[in-house]
Amino acid sequence: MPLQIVRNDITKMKVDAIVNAANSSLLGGGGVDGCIHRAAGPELLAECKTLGGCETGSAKITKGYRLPCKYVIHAVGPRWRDGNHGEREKLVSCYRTSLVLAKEHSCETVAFPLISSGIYGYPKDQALKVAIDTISDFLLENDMTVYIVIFDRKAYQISEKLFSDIAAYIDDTYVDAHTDSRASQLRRMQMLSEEPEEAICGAPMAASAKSLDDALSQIDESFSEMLLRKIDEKGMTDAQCYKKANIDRKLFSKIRSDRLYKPSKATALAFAIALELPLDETKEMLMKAGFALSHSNKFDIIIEYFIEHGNYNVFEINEALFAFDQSLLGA
Ligand code: AR6
Repeated sequence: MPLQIVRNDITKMKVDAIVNAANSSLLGGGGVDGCIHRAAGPELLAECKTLGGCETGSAKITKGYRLPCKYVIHAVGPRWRDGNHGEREKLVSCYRTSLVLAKEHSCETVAFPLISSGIYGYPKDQALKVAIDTISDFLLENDMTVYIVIFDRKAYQISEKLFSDIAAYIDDTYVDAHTDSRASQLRRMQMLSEEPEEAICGAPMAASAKSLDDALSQIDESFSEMLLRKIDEKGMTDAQCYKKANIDRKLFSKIRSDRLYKPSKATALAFAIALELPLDETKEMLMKAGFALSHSNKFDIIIEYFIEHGNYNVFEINEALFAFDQSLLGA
């Protein structure tokens, strides 16, 4: 999954580079800056002193010293005033400059905090959107795994309206799936009492059953075949599809070259979402990978909610999954 949102302390991330939300002096401060300097040790400040500061919207790189990462990229985010003072452009530029620096230093994995969203006051939901948009743009052209590290839960909250809509949808769907009407209870009891013994023990195989070879020769289109067919039908390129699904290129080539490849459920769903399949085709694609969407499971209901509402944005779906403590879509 090229872009992942995780909850952690960034100083614990085992990646090639972590990004620091610094100020233009680059000489340390509070928030994540303070945490990073404390964990890296005094050598980090010594190197920072040699850099001559950094402009807002830009970034500079140092070694990671006692941190588990090779590099620290010090990015200077904008202070939030009212949103009309170029704050967004400067924040976008922070992420871009940091990603370019990481690439120049051959980093394959990079972790960002939500720059500017603490002491600098950038509204957290907007800061998250800028981070997701800018990083996913960069990942369309570059192979890298990028983590957005969320420290406090509040930073990653979908709007109250969306949260309550999804919560209501989960409630309704759970209720439908778990309420047995009186009529269906009776029907089931009747069926059980009438069921012939062999139906319960398993019917003996019919003498005329097809040979195993015959049966296997009629094997259906596989998951991989359906995926490639749908990509063609949608007029997408492979890269457009796996990037939109937030799936990395290596995993996609594995699926492409092995017609019987069995993806995980999250991967299969990420492709269905990237292809913007309606619910019935999503279910068909999942079935080919050996899975189903069930109403006994919050993860599945949330996915269903988004498909029913025609919202196929993997990142927004992941925000909602995160809000409901579910695992995220992707590899
Ligand atoms: N790991 C991940 N995220 C963290 C951590 C951590 N250990 N600690 C805080 N955050 P902030 P800014 C989150 O204030 O708004 C400093 O004094 C935090 O919850 O660290 O860019 C600098 O020197 C918030 O969401 O940075 C500057 O003067 C996000 O990191 C100024 O603060 C950024 O919050 C920069 O302010």
